[in-house]
Amino acid sequence: MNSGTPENERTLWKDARQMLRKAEAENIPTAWDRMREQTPHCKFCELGTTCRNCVMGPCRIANRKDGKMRYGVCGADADVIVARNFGRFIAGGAAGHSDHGRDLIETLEAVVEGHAPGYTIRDEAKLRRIAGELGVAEADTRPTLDVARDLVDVCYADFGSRRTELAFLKRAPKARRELWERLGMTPRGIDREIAEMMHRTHMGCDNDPASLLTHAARTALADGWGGSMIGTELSDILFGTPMPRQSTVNLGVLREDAVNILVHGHNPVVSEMILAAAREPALQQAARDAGAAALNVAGLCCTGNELLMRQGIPMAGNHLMTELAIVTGAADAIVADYQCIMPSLVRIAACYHTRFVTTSPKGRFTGATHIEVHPHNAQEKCREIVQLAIEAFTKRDPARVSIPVQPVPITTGFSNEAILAALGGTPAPLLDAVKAGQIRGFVGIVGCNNPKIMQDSGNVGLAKELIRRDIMVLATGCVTTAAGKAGLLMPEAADMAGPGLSAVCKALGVPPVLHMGSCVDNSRILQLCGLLADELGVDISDLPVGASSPEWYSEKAAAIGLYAVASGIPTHLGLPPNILGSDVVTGMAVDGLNGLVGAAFMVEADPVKAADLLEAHIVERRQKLGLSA
Ligand code: BF8
Ligand code: SF4
Repeated sequence: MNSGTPENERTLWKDARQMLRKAEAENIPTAWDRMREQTPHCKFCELGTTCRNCVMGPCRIANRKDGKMRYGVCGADADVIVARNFGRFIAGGAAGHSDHGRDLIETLEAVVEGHAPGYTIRDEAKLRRIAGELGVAEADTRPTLDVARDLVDVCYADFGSRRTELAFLKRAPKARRELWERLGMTPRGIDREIAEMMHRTHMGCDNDPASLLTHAARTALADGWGGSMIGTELSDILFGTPMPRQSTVNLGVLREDAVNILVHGHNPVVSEMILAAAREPALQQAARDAGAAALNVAGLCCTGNELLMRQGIPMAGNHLMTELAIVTGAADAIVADYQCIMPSLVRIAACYHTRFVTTSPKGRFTGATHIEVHPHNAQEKCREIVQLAIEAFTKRDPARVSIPVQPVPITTGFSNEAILAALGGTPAPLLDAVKAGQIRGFVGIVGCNNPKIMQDSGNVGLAKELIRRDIMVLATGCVTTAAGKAGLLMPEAADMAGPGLSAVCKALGVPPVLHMGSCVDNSRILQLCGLLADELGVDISDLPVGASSPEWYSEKAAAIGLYAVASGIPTHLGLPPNILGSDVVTGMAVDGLNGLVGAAFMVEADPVKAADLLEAHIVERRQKLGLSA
């Protein structure tokens, strides 16, 4: 626990430390300060043994020696309460990703109907390929918009109750699908699994921890192979499939001489249109007229990753950098959609000239300027927002501006299409490197920052440790910014990798840590696992792969972890979920799931020890495949 410690123990980064000092000097509290106020946290909540699911409670389970407080008023014990809470936590995460995916369907639908000026289908080939994959008739030959209309219908149907399994589930190996079927884990409709999770956890329904966890896994799978996958694939269709490109990262991407517009949140439907507006000559002229050299759109968190992957815009920071980006005094506007946007940003923006603009009816913040963006009005509204940013620039106080450090170069854009193209259209060369032991395995490092952990120490520490051991890292979400700042997203980082991985990276000209996108883009990693498993004729639980979220904080990250495990990928977490109040649930999470789905969770705070754990799984799986350790 690092809360309350000096700023150099709060974060790995110079840009963050400088801004933490500035925040302190300007009397602006940050997440680290609030963490100190909140510590120690409520023990019952930490253990997961509080229940607020009805008003006979709230109840808390103490398991006292005198036998008192072992049950809630209804009779639920700690195991049931912990499992129910965890199930609802997963439902929250699955809902976030999947509702984001739904917004992409609605946008594609608006394009089909001609109600989305400024949006278009940028990757028609992918539209036809995905439509064909999901069973749309004559996807290769019919008019584009007809194919898109049918694809919209297929995707909407995945949210309902009529399906017995999700359309993209065919991307999972047959053995895995059969296992899910046997376990009652096959995700049917996305909304259905989420609603059923809420139903089961109502008082008096599912009171069996194993059954609750099975449904939690089903709900998470509906996210990974459903809502998130739809989000990724439709974003590629609408905005282009990412291909490798260069960009830069850290707070140094903000410019003293430019109007800085920071896009924050997750949905590229908004951020893409902000970028399009900022590229319009009339608005660029307006910026020059206001005394700025340019309009500079930079990213925060996952919508930043979306724009970075497809458009190469610079990345200002990840989760714990969002407050500090405003503290630079150079952020003219923060344009937010939804998820992971700290409510504190409104207060911090109010300390400066920064306009904090919300755009989604699902993400309203008291005190923010709300300009609602929908596909039908996005072009006009995003122009308005850029105009607001230009006006804010004229009110900037140069005396309060402090842009620390120089930006660091990065490579991004590793979609599966890009990876396969680099390999000559087939995963075979990658598997040859795996068989030869040059690449011993792959670990997806995903997720967040959490002020309980020194910012990015886990993310960077684990990535460095794994590549040193010839294990390639696939990064998404806030980890990508961490990896980028550490220089790990450049081909030159091959020198930090072990000899085998280094040789492969140098031959292909790629970094040992591949930036694969935002958090919904973990679906790309699932798809890649499916492809590799099919190529080898095995299940995902046989592959030398792992996943990790060293600094996770969110319900979404928990859903990602659970769908990874349920897909057969051993998953490391840097800190535990709030389940330790139940031996049954904890036992299932770290062990019991192995017997069911062939993978389980590991919890370890130390990145080197975490690398040991992940490596041990990779070695075991390599040996089972008859490969050298
Ligand atoms: O979805 S990595 S802090 S921004 S939850 Fe949030 Fe975590 Fe960042 Fe993106 Ni993902
Ligand atoms: Fe208490 Fe049971 Fe109600 Fe939960 S559902 S608050 S344990 S009575």
